[in-house]
Amino acid sequence: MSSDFEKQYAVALGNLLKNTNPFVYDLLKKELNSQRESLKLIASENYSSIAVQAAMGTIFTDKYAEGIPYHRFYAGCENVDEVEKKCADTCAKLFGADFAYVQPHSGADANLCAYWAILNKRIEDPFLKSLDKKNTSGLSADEFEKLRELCHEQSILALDYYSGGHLTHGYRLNVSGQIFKVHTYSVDKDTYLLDYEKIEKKALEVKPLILLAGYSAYSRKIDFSRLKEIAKKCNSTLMVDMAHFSGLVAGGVFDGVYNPVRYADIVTSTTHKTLRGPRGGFILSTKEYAPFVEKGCPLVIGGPLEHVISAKLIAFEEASSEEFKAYARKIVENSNALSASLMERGIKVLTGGTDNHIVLVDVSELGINGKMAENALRSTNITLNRNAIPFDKNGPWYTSGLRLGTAALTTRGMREEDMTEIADIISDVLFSLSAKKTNDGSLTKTEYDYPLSVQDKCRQRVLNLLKKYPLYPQFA
Ligand code: DSN
Repeated sequence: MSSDFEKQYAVALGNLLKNTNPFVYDLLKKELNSQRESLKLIASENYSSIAVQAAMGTIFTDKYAEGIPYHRFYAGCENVDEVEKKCADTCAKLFGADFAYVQPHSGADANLCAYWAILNKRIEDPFLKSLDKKNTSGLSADEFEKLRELCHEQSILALDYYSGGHLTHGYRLNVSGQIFKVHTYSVDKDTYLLDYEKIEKKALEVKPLILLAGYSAYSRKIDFSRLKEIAKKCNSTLMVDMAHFSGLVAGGVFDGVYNPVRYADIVTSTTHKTLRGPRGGFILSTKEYAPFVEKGCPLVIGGPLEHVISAKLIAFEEASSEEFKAYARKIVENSNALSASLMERGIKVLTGGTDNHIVLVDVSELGINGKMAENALRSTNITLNRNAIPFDKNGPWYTSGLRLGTAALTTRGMREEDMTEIADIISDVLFSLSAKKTNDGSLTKTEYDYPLSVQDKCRQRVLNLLKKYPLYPQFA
């Protein structure tokens, strides 16, 4: 539902940009049209409200506010103090957490802040106390070097990248893989499900400082009570990255043992995936970890983005509503319908279904790779991303899989019957593709045949479906 205010805002914003910077305006317009005319199945994206977007374009962007509310390194922070305090309180209440820290600019930032908070609490703090020092400034050069070495000896145990773990969970290309000694657990090679017995065995073996759970590409619920049990046995800090499913936690879909906030010492998240807010991150923690978490600035991040924090506040309030609970339920009903319909059409869905917004598809048995499937679908106005699947033989670039997510299309208003139609279109596209052969008869990794008749017909079906669900009608 769009209000008159939203329409007026959209018109004014469009005119302002058109007149001041037509280059930006044109690209924005192209992006709007592109999103309007395609089915967005990117599992990590959504459509934020106009109020959330508007809040990101205010004079709060001009403020520097290093520090925390009411304890800043700059004068003139009275108003942003109020905004940030209310944002953190609303976030903590929404998730039932002891403490919320809303300054991280992204999920990657949030994870880095969380890692250092854990290192500070578990390694630095006892080290300082043993030397009767208040902070690191009081350490001699040798003492500080010793502390650095101690921190670098620490280990994490996290879901491996191919099993659906995230780059920031210790992957070598990310700083997390350089800070820690990294150990990983995988999904079971037959079921592709987490195997808690194996996680426990590995945890007892490596005794990680941090037992990390959470994912970028895993479609099942996680039993966090079981992971807490394991963490306790190993004296590990249980950290959960709920970036993908925080909307399902806020909306009450992931409750009881599936709600990480009830069990983890530290929970990190983004704000823009299933939670449907502005791009950003946040951290929840227990009281014990709070004094370390709130030192994220200047430890990891610079000045907090108060304009984004004001947008986060709006999003947290939106997510506190009954309407959002219904939205969260619908996301999962839609992903269930999507995966069931894909399987009915003979498409291989990993784990045979989903508990969250993600559906993982293996296209390798169709004689194509994920990159070909992603490209063909994009040329049919379906936007999603290729994804490595567990034990993927095609590597992380070409991949054997696709990751589909229903959060954005659910925001657009789509329902189960639409998911059936989408699954049908996707199946028609995938079954029509064939990898081209090279001169020596082997299959190429990049070239494929996609009959034009199928492409035209499928694209038309996508456009027909989208016509029923206008996107951002406030904008011309
Ligand atoms: N791009 C986001 C995801 O897909 O999980 C974060 O890396």
